[in-house]
Amino acid sequence: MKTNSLLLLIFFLAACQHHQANLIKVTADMETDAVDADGDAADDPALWVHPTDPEQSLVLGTHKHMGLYSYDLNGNMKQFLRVGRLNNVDVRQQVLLRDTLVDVVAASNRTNNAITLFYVRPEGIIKPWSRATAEVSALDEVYGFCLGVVDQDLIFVVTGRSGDAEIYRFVEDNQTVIRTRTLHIPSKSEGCVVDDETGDIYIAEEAAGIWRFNYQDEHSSELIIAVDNKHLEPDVEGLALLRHQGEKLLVVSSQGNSQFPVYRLSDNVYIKSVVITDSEEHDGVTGTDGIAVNQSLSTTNYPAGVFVIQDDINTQPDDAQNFKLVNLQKILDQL
Ligand SMILES: [Ca+2]
Ligand SMILES: [Ca+2]
Ligand SMILES: [Ca+2]
Repeated sequence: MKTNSLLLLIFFLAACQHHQANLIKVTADMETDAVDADGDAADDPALWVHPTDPEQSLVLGTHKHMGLYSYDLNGNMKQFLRVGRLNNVDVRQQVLLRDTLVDVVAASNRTNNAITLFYVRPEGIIKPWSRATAEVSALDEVYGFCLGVVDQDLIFVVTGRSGDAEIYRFVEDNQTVIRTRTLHIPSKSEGCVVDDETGDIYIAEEAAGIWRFNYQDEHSSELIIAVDNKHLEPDVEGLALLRHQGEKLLVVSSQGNSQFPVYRLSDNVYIKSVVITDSEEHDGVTGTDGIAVNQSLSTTNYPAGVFVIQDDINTQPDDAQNFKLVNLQKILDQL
């Protein structure tokens, strides 16, 4: 008995050590102003990179009851667009549409159950794209959202609060957004990301894990990473792509353990998990929701890009929810 207990203890300690070794602990370098609402309101971030002065780039963040914020890289609110219950937002810059390069911002809007489009002017002002109209979703309730540019098509992926997802495509002639395909997902799905190079579409089914579909391949449908209640604990939320040392990685928002497990996409193998801990200046991230990774940005504080994260509870000082910014270099150094 004694030997067994000792062995168990050794196994337990070894398991703890192994688990610790897989954690990349970082602190937030900046946080945005708090959103204007009590309770759960901040939801999903994205990043827009200024064409000539990267220091003037913007963090975009949805206020899921009211609209869209933009913030400067110091976290100061710049703009609020009161356009309805925007849930998730995404950006694609310099998209060739109607012979013009456009910086496109789009979001899922639960007020009209459709996609809402914007464009960003070169100086960083976001304007509603009022001429563009999107077909109303056939889903019970639109929820998550992501953009892609695949084979010169501007595509939109909308996920459903009751499961399933839809792919839409921008039609240049009449500036409409039309549905081209419905994807089957058994239950509530939100986070998603498109790999523009491959046309792969990754979607998080909150209770189950991560699905991969492909824009060109109608038969593609595979659950590639399942919830394991170790690295990945429900709800599975935001997704983001990350390139590192020639590998394409997927960063996942694992709400159940407030961690961000990172997977290698060539074989869907788990690598490490990021956690954002408290520092003297900024509180850490818990109850994690939407995320964004941008590696095009290069500034003094963010030389290799930025990781932006929704934070469920904003302390230091106690305030409404906000978004945290982390210098991506600190994560890459430990991967
Ligand atoms: Ca959310
Ligand atoms: Ca926090
Ligand atoms: Ca804070």
